[in-house]
Amino acid sequence: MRTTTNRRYETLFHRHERNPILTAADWPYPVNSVFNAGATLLPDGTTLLLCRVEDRRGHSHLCAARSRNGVDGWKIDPEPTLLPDPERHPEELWGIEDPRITYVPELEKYAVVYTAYSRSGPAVALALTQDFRHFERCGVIMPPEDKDAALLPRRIRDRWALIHRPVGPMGAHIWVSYSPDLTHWGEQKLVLETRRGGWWDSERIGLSPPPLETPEGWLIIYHGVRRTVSGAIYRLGLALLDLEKPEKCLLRSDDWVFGPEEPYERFGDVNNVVFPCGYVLEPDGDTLRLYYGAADTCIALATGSVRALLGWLKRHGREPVIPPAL
Ligand code: BMA
Repeated sequence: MRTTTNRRYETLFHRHERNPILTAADWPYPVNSVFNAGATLLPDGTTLLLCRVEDRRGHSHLCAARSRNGVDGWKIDPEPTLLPDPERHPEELWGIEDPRITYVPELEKYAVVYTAYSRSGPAVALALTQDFRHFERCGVIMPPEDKDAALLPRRIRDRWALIHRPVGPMGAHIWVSYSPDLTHWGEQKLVLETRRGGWWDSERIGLSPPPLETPEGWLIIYHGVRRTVSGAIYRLGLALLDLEKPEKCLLRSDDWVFGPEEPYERFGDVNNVVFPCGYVLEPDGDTLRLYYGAADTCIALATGSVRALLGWLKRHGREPVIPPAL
């Protein structure tokens, strides 16, 4: 079949030829779908994906998959790695979803921030781990409706910072909150708003993988949703946030940089979705391996260069016109 994609736009993310790299068919136990995986590079160079796995009730849990090269040869935990625990954590009644992993040097632990699907809607929950086998649950850190959250790896002005996406009557925008101890959260500030009307990110926006610290700012890849008569389309845009004041957006792209094009992104349980929750930065400090859920059905990989993303954002991005104000 001929492609309908116009190739004159600059390609910033290159799909891996073996996509999709992980599907339900690879799983060692019965599952409906695997998608929206958090990612990290372990000290021995292993790529770890913490995958969202949905069962045939429609509830999700998390399962770790490890690979030497981050592409194939995945060793998948034979049983769920982190199951919802609704008896002790009622907020996990309908499952746990979309983990974002941040290694926190000060704690010598990984922070896993995930969506707890509670009776009142999605909430942001936190768990800490050193080995992805034992987890310390810290419970809900942002009440419903809130999701698409990740912790920054270091304190900013002595406070931990969490990027997240609360939903209010005026829309679904990206915010930052601060905490002295990872338990008490406050000092909320608006970071990035949806655009209106025909924009690709007019319906909802949310952080995708955790922010990446660069000398020029926190590089964020965010998803934007546009509603159409045949459903929503999930695409990705770029923004750069001030290093010491992440509520200040320095640059935001007008165009999306990645969207559903291939059949495994266009068709699945939810059509037209690309949804990364994690990346791995190669030891060269530049090559980004972006892992994304495709059509809420499988996991795919695309690679990009941090230098190229920043260069493109400087050429095509601008400071948001209307300063976010409460
Ligand atoms: C979002 C999240 C994602 C999902 C996407 C598309 O709201 O819940 O988990 O991939 O919708 O269904």
